[in-house]
Amino acid sequence: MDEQLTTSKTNIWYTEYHTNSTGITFRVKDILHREDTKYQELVIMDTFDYGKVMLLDGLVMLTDRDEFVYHEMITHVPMHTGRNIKKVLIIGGGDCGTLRELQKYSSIESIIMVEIDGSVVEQSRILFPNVFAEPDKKSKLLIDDGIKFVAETSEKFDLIIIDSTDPIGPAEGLFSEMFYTNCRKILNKDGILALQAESPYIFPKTVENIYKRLSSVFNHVNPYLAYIPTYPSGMWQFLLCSDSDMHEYRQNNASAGFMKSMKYYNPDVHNAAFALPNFVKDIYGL
Ligand code: AG3
Repeated sequence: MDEQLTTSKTNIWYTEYHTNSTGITFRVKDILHREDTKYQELVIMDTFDYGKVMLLDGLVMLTDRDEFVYHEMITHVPMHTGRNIKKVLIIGGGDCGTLRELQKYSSIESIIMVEIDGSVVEQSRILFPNVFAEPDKKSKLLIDDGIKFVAETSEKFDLIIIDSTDPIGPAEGLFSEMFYTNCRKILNKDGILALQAESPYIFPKTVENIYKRLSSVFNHVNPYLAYIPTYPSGMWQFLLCSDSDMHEYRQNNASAGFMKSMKYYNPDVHNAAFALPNFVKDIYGL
């Protein structure tokens, strides 16, 4: 945490409410950006303990300090399942943290990212230089509606990552059975859909619904967890969906060169992430 005991006498605090009566509170140094984009309210603030924090419609999307957990876990888990992943699609992910992680793999031949809100990309480029990655020559960034893209594209992918906000507001359609069905249609054989699926602790009903919808579309839906201090409850669900089973860690030669530089992900964490507490298993009927 920030050891600096500020001399500022002004106490500005921001709270994201997770329920009517709990939430997370940050002491704010400064508001760096506020904008009503075409789709949502975007706020980027500087905080004492977590550095810069991005809020979309008041919800914490990422902080400088703990974004690595989310971006490493949504990317490197599917990349270590023994599949030959050459073509990747990212839906959402406007801060480009997922793109940053994927671009580390020389084995990936092409990445398409479809983010609906150009303002999120623009401001991340300016205010989150450590998260943001400029698309490299094999990557293409489209400012467009991911739902429409998935329904209309004639391309096929080995991995689709849904890096979305909560299922309220502009991301709602990214949690529908129709969208998941369309994702499955554009996956190659043995392709993987990986997504963030909210908190089993705070939103058990939401998580259950997402799991059920995906289970009616894919033969295998494997839940895994990561610990993200600034998201509701800190316990965060991810899902790995495919028509053939995959969850154990499989070595990927393409990551050997950067494996040691990761801050959260490693082979033990990969396998451990699939171990679910009983109350989480109960949500899924496992
Ligand atoms: N996407 C998941 C954020 C969900 C947080 N929910 C909340 N704070 N209520 C993060 C995008 C990072 N690329």
